[in-house]
Amino acid sequence: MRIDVLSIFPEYLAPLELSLIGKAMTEGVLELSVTDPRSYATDRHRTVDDTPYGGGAGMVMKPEPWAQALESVTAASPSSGQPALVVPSPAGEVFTQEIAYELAEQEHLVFACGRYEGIDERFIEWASDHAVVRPMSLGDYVLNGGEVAVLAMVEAVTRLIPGVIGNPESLAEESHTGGLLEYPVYTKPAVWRERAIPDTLLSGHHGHIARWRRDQQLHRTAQRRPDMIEQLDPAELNTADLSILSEHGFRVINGSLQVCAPDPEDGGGH
Ligand code: JDE
Repeated sequence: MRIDVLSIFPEYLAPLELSLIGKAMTEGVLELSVTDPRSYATDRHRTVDDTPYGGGAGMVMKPEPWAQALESVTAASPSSGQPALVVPSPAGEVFTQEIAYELAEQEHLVFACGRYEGIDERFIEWASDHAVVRPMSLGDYVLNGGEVAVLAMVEAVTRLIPGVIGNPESLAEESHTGGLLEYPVYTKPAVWRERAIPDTLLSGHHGHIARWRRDQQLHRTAQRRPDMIEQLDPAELNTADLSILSEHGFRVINGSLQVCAPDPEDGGGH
């Protein structure tokens, strides 16, 4: 895979050369380079931004240096088709593990890191003729620029490329969590600062351990991510699962899980 990052603060992307990503680069699985659109600014002050038409606070990135930078990386594209152009933005589609898997299949990924209030929209429109444009948000918060979002997305994507992660088993496990959060994990010592690990984990009974972990996943997800519980297919849940969820007020109504007032019969523990 080839990754190009366009940024007026290329030094922000230095951490990409470390650890697993750096290893993938030395092994030749991944080629990564950073291009500064400022090097394509033609005026004496190398201007990359200007005030917004229609007024308002802040500055907007000028389209021409970005178009020149994109042309320079697409000209050297390794892919037969169009590269994917990911533009981090609070106004983008929310980045998920599913999108990470999609991007991991690309031959050529380009990330354009906006700063200030964003990039002139005409650059985004023009780029659509040269790449598959994906405005992408990490979540509902605002960063000063796209660079930190790109660090997160590049790490999420590159660890899925065959030959990048050291331990392929830990990847397979992720897709088997069945739409639930992970269960808590423990290691030695068995008692630490007067806190013992849960008894079940020392029982050696694999069936009990699996059920305990599943219960923990259901409790955590119901408490922290009720939106994920609503997405579960009730047909894939057994009676033990449904009993745990009922403690959190979830019932099956018209074939989907919905929150209702908790059933006092369920005790309301936890
Ligand atoms: C990425 N979640 C949030 C920020 C921006 C007001 C202030 C700033 C390309 O245009 C952008 C990019 C960014 C940086 O990315 C994020 C982000 N995922 O903030 C703005 C818009 N309005 C614009």
